[in-house]
Amino acid sequence: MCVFCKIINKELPAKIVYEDELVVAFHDINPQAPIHILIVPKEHIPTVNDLEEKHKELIGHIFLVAKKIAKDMGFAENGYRILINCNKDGGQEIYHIHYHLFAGKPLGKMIC
Ligand code: D5M
Repeated sequence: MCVFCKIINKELPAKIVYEDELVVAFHDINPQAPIHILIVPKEHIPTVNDLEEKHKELIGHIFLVAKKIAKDMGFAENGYRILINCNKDGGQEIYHIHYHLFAGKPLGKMIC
């Protein structure tokens, strides 16, 4: 079982900030910004390449969850960044799709 499935199943601890029937969101163990949350679907979808038509609603839901977390944690107005890595060249390390939510300082422009 992957690390994020273990967190979803409560077999591994995590600092959970939000949970519902479709997703769980928790603090990244290795934060790259003052606030770094991961939003993870409970369904084990390895990468963006594995998304299908049936996931459309889930994907939209994740963005609404990101918006809610931003509002509830008080950084919606200042702003934030949502990022997804896909596969090796995209820098993906955990092969269970997850949305990074960064905030807490001016993040600057993306550098590729
Ligand atoms: O990002 C994978 C991210 O997952 C990376 O920022 C570290 C984080 N991570 C790994 N293990 C854990 C646990 N156990 N708790 C919280 N965060 C974790 P990627 O996009 O795959 O490079």
